[in-house]
Amino acid sequence: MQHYRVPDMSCGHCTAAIEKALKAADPGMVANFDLANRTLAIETGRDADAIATAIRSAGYESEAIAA
Ligand SMILES: [Cu+2]
Repeated sequence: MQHYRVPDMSCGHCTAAIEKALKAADPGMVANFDLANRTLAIETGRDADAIATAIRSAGYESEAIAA
């Protein structure tokens, strides 16, 4: 499980856009969004760089955080 903070993730539109971009990068990934804390947890085989790139492609900056 990888954890990321996405400071500008503020509503369901944001999470939907991010999830779509992540699924494009890794169709098998499972993402759990925590909107209140602006974090997400991802079960994926892709590395952190690939995940950050996917999140950025949706228009959001992210940083990997410890669980
Ligand atoms: Cu939003």
